[in-house]
Amino acid sequence: MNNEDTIVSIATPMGTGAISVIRCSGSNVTEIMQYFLKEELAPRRAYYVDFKNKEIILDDVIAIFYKAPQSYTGEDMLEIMCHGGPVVYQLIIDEILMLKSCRLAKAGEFSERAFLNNKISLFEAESICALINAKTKAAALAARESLSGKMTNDLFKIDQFLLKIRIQVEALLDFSDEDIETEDIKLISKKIDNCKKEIKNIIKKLENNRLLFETSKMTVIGKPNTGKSSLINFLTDDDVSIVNQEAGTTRDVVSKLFSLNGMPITIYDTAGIRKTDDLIEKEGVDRALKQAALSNIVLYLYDACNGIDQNDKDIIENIREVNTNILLIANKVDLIEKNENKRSTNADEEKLMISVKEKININELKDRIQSLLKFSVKNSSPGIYNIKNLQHLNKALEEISTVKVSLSELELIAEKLKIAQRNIAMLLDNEDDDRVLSGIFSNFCIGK
Ligand SMILES: Nc1nc2c(ncn2[C@@H]2O[C@H](COP(=O)(O)OP(=O)(O)OP(=O)(O)O)[C@@H](O)[C@H]2O)c(=O)[nH]1
Ligand SMILES: [Mg+2]
Repeated sequence: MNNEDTIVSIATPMGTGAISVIRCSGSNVTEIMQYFLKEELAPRRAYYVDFKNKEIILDDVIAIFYKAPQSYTGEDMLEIMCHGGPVVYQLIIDEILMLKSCRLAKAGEFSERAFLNNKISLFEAESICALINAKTKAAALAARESLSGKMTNDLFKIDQFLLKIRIQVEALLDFSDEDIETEDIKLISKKIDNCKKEIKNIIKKLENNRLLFETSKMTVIGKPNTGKSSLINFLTDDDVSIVNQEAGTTRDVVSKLFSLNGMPITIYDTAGIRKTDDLIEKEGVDRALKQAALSNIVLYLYDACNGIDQNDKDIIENIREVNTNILLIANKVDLIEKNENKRSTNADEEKLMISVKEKININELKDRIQSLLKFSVKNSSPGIYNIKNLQHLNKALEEISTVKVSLSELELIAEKLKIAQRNIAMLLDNEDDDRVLSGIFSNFCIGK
């Protein structure tokens, strides 16, 4: 049990609402209840009571007491639901703070205590963090799934499974070669294969889900009139940018956050690039290149009818100097003859032929964006999607993938299984200081 000071904070968003929830946790919660509510609250029951200080009623509230260890933090906890005005909840918090036996909670401190009191695992804490920070529905559902403990269970099973195989292999080491049945060897080989499959599945899931938690930046660049704004409006399903047949419509960088297959992406529309004396347009072009430098991926759009000319090549060269993750896209394929279309696709496998107008190859475009983003996301994913977790899993996979089950290699197999198991165990390790200190809890909001 963690005997730190008692903490208090608002648990609902600050501002006006129907109700606000104030949370207290720690050993002085009973004292707070007795002083302000003047009632003995039985645990886990909702009470409609007055919150009073020296006979002055500050608000009528619903209060719930959770007795340690059966609470979120594992300590005595009190939740007060008061009227949802900023003055009301601030008044109540100030009164509680006057007792001197209590202080304001830091961001994530309730969850940190829950973790320190073994109410939640590090993995669960990381999932809560991911859930709170989810920006799309798909991200929230993925975080919810890992919070449900499924991922922890799967990992735990793999850990146990590896341990069992290791014990079997080590037991065989005590026998002479003649006493070991080929069946035993076959069985071990089969079990290792199964394990490999399980680890691969988890890696795939984590890799795909990682993108749900990274807000990637994507900039669309190209010569004027190639359909950049049309593409952005289509992808975001919104009229973000003005579309016009006149070249030079977009002059500033316009941005919008949207979800592509559940991945949050901020897309930036930019001014069409051409040689110009117009100062505003020149400024727009400079901004476009700066935006490209800050992005995870650049979509370079050109007109399929005209193909890539020297001018495009020069611009692409300029972009490549600041960002190499470029997807070349020929738009308006609806305007070229079908046979011609086929010819140009074969000519260059790298580029993608689309039509925003006729919705040609849009799914292909989304898939290409998704796979390019996989290589570019940095390590800012919350918690479980942390690159370190993936590295441990990949190391485990690498070890067991290089196992060649044979009688003469038993010692080596045992060693490889040990390393693989150790790496899986690291993900389940609640004492991983690096992960605890990496600021999981400070990413939480106040009151969580
Ligand atoms: N036929 C055809 N026309 C398209 C397609 N995509 C866009 N257009 C048209 O091309 C013109 C230019 O589109 P915009 O989206 O404004 O092009 P832009 O690249 O943003 O242009 P600037 O902002 O001027 O650089 C508009 O008239 C669009 O309707 C397409 O796939 N096929
Ligand atoms: Mg435009």
